[in-house]
Order: sequence, then C-alpha cells, then structure tokens
Amino acid sequence: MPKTEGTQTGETVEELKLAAVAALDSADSNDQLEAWRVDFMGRKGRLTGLLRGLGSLEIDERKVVGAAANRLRGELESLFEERVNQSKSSQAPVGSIDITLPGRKPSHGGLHPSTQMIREITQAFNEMGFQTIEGPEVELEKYNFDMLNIPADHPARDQWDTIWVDDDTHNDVLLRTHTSPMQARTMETNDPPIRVIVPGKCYRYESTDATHEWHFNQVEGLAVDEGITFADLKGTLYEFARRIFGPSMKVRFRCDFFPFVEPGVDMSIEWQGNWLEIMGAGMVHPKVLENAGYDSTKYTGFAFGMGPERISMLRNEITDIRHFFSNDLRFLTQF
Ligand code: YSA
Repeated sequence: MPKTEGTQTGETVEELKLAAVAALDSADSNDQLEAWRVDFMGRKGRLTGLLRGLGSLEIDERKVVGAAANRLRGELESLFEERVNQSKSSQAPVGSIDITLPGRKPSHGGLHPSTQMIREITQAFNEMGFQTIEGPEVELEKYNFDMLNIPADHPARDQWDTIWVDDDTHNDVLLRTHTSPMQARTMETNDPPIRVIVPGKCYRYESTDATHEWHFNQVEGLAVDEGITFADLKGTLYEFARRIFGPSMKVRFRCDFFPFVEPGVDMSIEWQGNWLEIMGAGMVHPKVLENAGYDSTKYTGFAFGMGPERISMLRNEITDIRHFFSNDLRFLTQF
C-alpha cells in the first residue's frame, strides 16, 4: 500500500489502516464496536476524511491514493463484519447454563408424609388380598350414619362432630366424618366375598390440638364372606402391625363400642413401654349387613379404621399432628 501524505486528516492510508486494525482488535463489546464504526467508517470518520482530502492531491497521486483508500474501505468493512458476527455468536443465549458456576444440589419433590404412610398401610393389606378403593369426601348422611346403624337423634352421632354442607339445615349432605360410609357403599353395590381397603380424607367439627386435626386421613378395611370369625380379624390386624411396626410387635385388643360392629374392639400396640391405641375394629353388625341387603345368617365380616397420621407420629416420634398440614418444608423434607 502506498505511503501517502497530504490528505485532509494528515494521515496516510497505511497509518489509518494500522490504527483501524489495532482499534478493532481491542474493541471487546458491542458499544466499542459501534464506536469504532463511527470513528473510522462514519460520515465524519477518519476514512471519510481521508477520502475527502483526495481532491487536494495531484491527479496522479490522487489516483493511487484513492484506489488504496477504497481498497482499505473494503478491507475494514469486511473486518468489521467479521468482528460483529464473532461477538453475536459468543453471547450466551437467554436461559443457557453458565458452566463456570459452582455446582448446586438440585431440589426435588417427594410424596407427602401422610401419602407415604397411607401407601405403606394399603400395601400391607394389598399383600394380604385386600383391594384398594376410594370414595367421596362429600357424603350423604345415609351412608355416613344411617346405614351404619347410627339412626338420627341417636347419641352415638355425637361421637362424630359433623361439618354439614348446609350449616343451617344440617340436612343430608356432609363432609364425611370417617371412611366407614365406604363399608355401606361397597356392600350396596357388590356381593361377597369382599376384601377392601379404603384410604381417604375425613373432616370433623372439632378444635385442634397436638393429636387432633379438623381434617385428617383414615384407612378403613372391610372383609365379608361366609365363615369369617373374630380370629380372622385378630390374625389380619396382628399381621398388619408386624409389617408396619416390626416382627416383635405386641398387640392388645380391648372391648370398645362402635354402633356398626358387634363385638367392637380397639387395638393397641406396645410402644416404648406403653400401650397405644391405633385403631377401632370389630365384627360387622348384622344390621349393617342387612341394611346393604346381605343375609346376615349366611355372611359375617370384620371391619377396622385407623388414622395414618397418628401411626406415622408413633413411628417417627412426631409430637404434633398439626405439622402434617402446615406445609412447613422443614418438616416435610425430613421424610
Ligand atoms: C371402627 C370400627 C370399624 O369396624 C370400622 C372403623 C372404625 C373406626 C371409626 N369409623 C372411627 O372413625 N373411629 S375413631 O373416631 O376412633 O377414629 C379412628 C381413627 O381416626 C383414630 O384412631 C385416629 O387415629 C383417627 N382420628 C380420629 N379423629 C381424629 C383422628 N386423627 C386426627 N385428628 C382427629 N381429629
């Protein structure tokens, strides 16, 4: 390239080239590239100034310098374009991963502690031949009470403080207070033999404390067939306790009253030196069998109901049932 003097800016083409290439090399942001473009290639830029100054040169020199300056313009335009493309491709796309950041433990979800306990309980019964079914949480009075041998105005109803859907009339529709209505529903639509296990949410109009919630889960069980005896009830529930609490678990049955069983019992386990009640159970009352259209001289059955949160509390040494429903991750992530 000819060394040419006498242009308007006083710069030779060669000097301009050296300055432009060096400045372009050191431009490392979009703003600096734009500033370079304005400085060298813009309307008032250094290359334009050099071209404008050609008029003051002798005709022969003007031809030579003009050709060199035009070549330089082409070279600088393509160098600039190359740098712009480089800059575009080196910018990380939005949402990309910065692989230079230090590693962090990914957070992951899990099953709620109540769900885990319910699954463990139902699986124990599934393995003993019980089928898992579910039923409605908004229930009719007929199934929650009447068909379970708890007639209207019977004092036994007070045992299950009820949340009515229509609080003024207390009429017909309620939030189920236990999972036992599924006994009546199952028998109404199925013939024996029956072996079902029914997990689900229940609701009671009661104040909360460390062992009581106004909503909680229960797991109900029902077996009906010819020739079922109290020995079947004891054997099944003993096997259940062994599976959930360990092979050396001791259980105790004591008389209890539930209108839908005769005889009725509660089952306790020996836990850290104390007997703790874990469920109600009994032989299905003949009236309940008959309410569902079964011949109570032919069929017998047993039923039981337990609270999975209370069982999880025992096993995991949880002192307050309200932790299960308070959505505190410090509690939930321990399971
Ligand atoms: C009894 C005999 C059968 O043949 C069948 C089922 C039953 C159980 C009966 N339906 C019932 O609801 N009995 S219960 O009122 O004693 O509740 C059973 C279990 O539910 C309790 O042992 C407890 O674990 C849980 N539970 C009851 N009220 C609760 C509660 N859990 C938390 N908060 C409450 N407010």
